[in-house]
Amino acid sequence: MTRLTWRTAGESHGKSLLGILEGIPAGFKLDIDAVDAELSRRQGGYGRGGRMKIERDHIEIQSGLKGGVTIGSPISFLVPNRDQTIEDLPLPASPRPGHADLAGCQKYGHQDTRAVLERASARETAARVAAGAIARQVIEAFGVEVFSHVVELGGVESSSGCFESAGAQRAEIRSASSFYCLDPSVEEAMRAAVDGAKEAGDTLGGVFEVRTMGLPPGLGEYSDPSERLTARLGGALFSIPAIKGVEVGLGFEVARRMGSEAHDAIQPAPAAAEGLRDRFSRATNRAGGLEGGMTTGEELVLRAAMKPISTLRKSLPSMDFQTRKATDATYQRSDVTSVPAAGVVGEAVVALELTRAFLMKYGGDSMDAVRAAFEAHRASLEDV
Ligand code: EPS
Repeated sequence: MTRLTWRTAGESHGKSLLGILEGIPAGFKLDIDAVDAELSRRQGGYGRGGRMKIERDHIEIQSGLKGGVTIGSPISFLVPNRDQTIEDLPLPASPRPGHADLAGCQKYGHQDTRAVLERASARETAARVAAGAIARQVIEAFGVEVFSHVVELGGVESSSGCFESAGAQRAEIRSASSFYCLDPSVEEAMRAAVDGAKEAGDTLGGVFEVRTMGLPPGLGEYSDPSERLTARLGGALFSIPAIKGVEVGLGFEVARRMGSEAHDAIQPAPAAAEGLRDRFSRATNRAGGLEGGMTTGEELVLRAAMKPISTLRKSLPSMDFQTRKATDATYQRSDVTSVPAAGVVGEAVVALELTRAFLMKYGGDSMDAVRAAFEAHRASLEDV
């Protein structure tokens, strides 16, 4: 058994993005169409720019499957780029504030921001969405659902509780929304915000939420700080370009509450959950499904805040590398916002971490071995 690991490579305008995923158990029939569906969802959302009209992201598996079934060896794949102009694109004269351009040049000793931005570009997230869409199929086989939705865009907020009121219709409501939002009443205001920013040559940020249902209690670890699931999930969300804040459950709000209003009372599991064999449940879920760096068995509720894209048509002040004089940051092409896409990436990175934690707890070389370990743990919950 190998610990689940993943790696991506590739430049934004190079030949392809690549990924390697190691540690997926053998004997699992992979749904490639489901991976492509996630890739195409990541390309969508109102506010995307010209590049997304060019690309048709899809996965080309290179290894790790036989007859469509995992064999236990590393799964490697390509996501080909249609725009492969890396050698022909002009060198940006000045770095963009907010992008990796300047710090990347200072780190590697370049005066060519393209040498930095090609890899720093959020295009890389297509490979992670593919990796996440593979990994999540393992936990989905055990009834786990990872779901994201946009809760705020350009200062326009969805109504609180829209996830709960969407209920089982959540996937349909989200796919009917240009913003992957569960509150149709804010759709027009979000559209107006994006149109206004586009008109002004500006960009917008926002907030997405990732919820995970059906997790067993006890994934993650408290004894090894680096394995605390809270830390790993936070790190995963912060690894998405432009993410500046992450909240779990009540998030920053919990710091303003009294202890008596901050935690979740422990109570007997409701009759409906008896099939889970867990004898405990929580009266509320202020903790967002994590306590002590482990899952509680309640819904996992994470939110991430994305800053506005740093490539603006109305360029920000910068400096020319050659003349060292003040000038505007070089503008080529960009999105007005990619918060809806970032939610899809958020799902992928959360799914990767959860599958990793799941396989650390129930890991085995084959899906049969994982299932046996999972069932044994579920049975053991009767005795806790
Ligand atoms: C990005 C710039 C744009 C975005 C890109 C991220 O690409 P281009 O420079 O080709 O116009 O479209 O995002 C993607 C390509 C993608 O697949 O999400 C940047 O500078 O980070």
